[in-house]
Amino acid sequence: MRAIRIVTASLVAAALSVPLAWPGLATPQDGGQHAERGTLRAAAPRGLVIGSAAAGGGHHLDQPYPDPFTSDREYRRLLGSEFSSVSPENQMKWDFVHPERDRYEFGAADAIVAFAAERRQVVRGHTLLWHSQNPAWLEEGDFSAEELRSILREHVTTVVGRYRGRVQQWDVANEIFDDTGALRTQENIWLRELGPGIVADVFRWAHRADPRAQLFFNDYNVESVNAKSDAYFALITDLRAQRVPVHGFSVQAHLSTRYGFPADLRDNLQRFDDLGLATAVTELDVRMDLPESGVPTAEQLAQQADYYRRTLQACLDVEGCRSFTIWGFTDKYSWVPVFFEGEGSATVMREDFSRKPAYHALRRTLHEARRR
Ligand code: 9MR
Repeated sequence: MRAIRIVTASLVAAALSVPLAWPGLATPQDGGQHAERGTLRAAAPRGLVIGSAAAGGGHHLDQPYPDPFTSDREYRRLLGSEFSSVSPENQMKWDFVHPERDRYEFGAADAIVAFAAERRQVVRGHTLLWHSQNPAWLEEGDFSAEELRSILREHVTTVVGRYRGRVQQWDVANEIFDDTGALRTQENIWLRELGPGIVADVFRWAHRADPRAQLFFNDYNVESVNAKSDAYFALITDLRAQRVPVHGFSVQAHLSTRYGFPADLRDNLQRFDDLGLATAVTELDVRMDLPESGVPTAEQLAQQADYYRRTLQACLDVEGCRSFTIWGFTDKYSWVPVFFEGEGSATVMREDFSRKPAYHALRRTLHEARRR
C-alpha cells in the first residue's frame, strides 16, 4: 500500500512540477553555430529563450505575397539566427492542421518544427482549445456532446502526440475568458457544448500525449492584475488543487502606445510564479497610430522601445519566466495593420528588416541581464 501511495504521489508531483530546464535541449539559447554574435539569442541570459512567431497562414493568406516562412530567404535567415524559440503563428491551429474531420494536414507545422530542430530552437505549440480559427466542419457540424468530446480528445492526442518531445510549451487553452473575467461560454464551442470541466480534460489529454511539454493558459489583456487575470488565478488555483497538469500562465502582450504601459506586469507574473507556475510572454508587439506619412516619429519609436524593454525586464525579473516571444519581428508580415486601421509599425524591424530602437532596446536589456 505504502509503496503504491508513494508511486502515486510521485506521479502527481511529476505531473504538476514545472520542468524549467527543458530536457529537449541543453542550452537552446546558446545555439552553437546559429548564435551569431550580436543577435538577440546570443545576448540572452542562460535559461531564457527568445522567440518569434513564424509567419504564415491566417491573415497572410489574403496578402499579396507568398508564404513568408517558406518563401522569404532573408526572413528565414533572421528567424533562424535571431531567435532560440519559434511559435507557429497559425500553422498548428485547428483550421490549419485539421481541415476535415478525418484529415490532418501537418506539412507546414512539420516544416517549422524541423527548421527549429536544425537551428537548435525550441517550439511553442499554439493552440488546442480556442474559440477562433476552428474549421467550419467543426463549428457547423451539429455534433452531439459525446461526439465533440471524442473529436477534441482525438485532436489533442494526435497533434500533441505528433510533436511529442519537440514542443517545449503548449498553449493548451487560449483566450477562454472575456475581459470581465467570465468564461466565453457562448463563443467557445467546447465551453458551450461541453461545459467548463472540459478545460481540465484537455490539459490531462495533452499531458498524457507529451509528459515533458509545459502546458499553458494563454491570453491577451492579462498583463495587469485585473478581472481577467484574476479569473485565471482562481481557475488555475482550483485546477492545481485537483492535480490537473497545468504548468504555466502566459501573457500575450499585444500592447499599444495608445494606452499606458501595464506597470504591474512583473507583480502579476510574480503572483503566478508564486503558485508554482512557469510564466511566459508569448506574443509581444507594440502598435501605434501612424502619422499620415506612415512613418513613425522618433518619439513614437522611443516610446515603443520603452514598452518592449519594460516587458522584457518584467519577465527577466521573475524567476520562472523563461520564454519571451514577439509576435513576428518585421512589419513586413505583421497582423496589426490588417486588424487595426491606421495603426502599425508594431514590431522591432521595418519592412526592409532594418532595426528599430525597440530591437536595440531588447538586445541591450538582454545583454545587461546576461552580465549580471
Ligand atoms: O497573427 C495571427 C493572424 O495571422 C491571424 O489572422 C489571426 C486570426 O485570429 O490570429 C493571429 O494570431 C493571434 C493568436 O493566434 C492569438 N492571440 C492573438 C493573435 C493576434 O490576433
